[in-house]
Amino acid sequence: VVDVVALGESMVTFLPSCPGRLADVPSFERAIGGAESNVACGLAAAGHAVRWVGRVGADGFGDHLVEAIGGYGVDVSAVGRDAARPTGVYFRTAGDRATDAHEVAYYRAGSAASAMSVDNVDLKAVRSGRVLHLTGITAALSDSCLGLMRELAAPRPDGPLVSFDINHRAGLWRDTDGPEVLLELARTCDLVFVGADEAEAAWGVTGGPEAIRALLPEPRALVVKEGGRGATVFGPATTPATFVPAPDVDVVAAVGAGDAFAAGFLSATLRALPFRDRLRHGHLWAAAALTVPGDLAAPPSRDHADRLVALDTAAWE
Ligand code: KDG
Repeated sequence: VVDVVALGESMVTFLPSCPGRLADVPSFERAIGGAESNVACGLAAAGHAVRWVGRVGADGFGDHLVEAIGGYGVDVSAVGRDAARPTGVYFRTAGDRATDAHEVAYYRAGSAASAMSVDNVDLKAVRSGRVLHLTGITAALSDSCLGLMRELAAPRPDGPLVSFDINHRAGLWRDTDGPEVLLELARTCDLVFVGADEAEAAWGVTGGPEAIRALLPEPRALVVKEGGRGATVFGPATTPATFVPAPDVDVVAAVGAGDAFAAGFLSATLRALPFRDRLRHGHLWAAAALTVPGDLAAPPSRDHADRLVALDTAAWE
């Protein structure tokens, strides 16, 4: 049985060889990116049975993604190849450590993944896990991708638990209705991750986690992330919210940290750990990703993470 299926666009990512403006960086190193496959790779590296579903071009970059993601132990047998469209790629700069301001240049319009639809994606494979992990990025890629997201986010009594990371990428939306669409999708999912900064940018919510929960009361669990401050999970209305502060880390690059957090939280969810420990696992996995330049860091081993999670509350303040 597959634990988690993640669906979304993966891209070959080019990381800069030195800091500076995109205009000045002379060379880049190839890596892999894509929020959903990042989650899949982290979970597979931690021993979960995971499948990634997406579409890539029938090109060398597509081969690389399938091989590299498969190399993490992720099942890539349902990844489609498109002979007519290329694999998406993107370049990024190292940015400023204090503010994480960086430049991103996407070359993904018209990519193989942007043509995903209910007709060319294996929906049976997508629904084959205990959890289906989706993000708002896919909804922004094209009308056909949005149609696919609406199909997958719609409640199904016999379907997997649907996990949705808002991942608001303002630059990707073709129209101005992105925030509304993200809200519509989030409302039908079981577990939702959102950054307080994203909620402010997308929906203008400034009142902290409680105000975000008031906007999104439907999901069975809502996780609100406040960067280095910590994260809060809201469960059933009858139980109080749980807040866990984030450990201090020397950040190398924030890219991929949200995905690692989601993977750690999902891993702990699959193990039926209490909410507090799901957040602690999320933070520990995110800490690993924050301290590497690329998207992906090896998650902490399960034994090690469990020992850290079991430390008393004072160690976590
Ligand atoms: O979450 C990290 C992602 O931002 C990165 O890998 C690229 O999926 C990506 C995106 O669309 O921004």
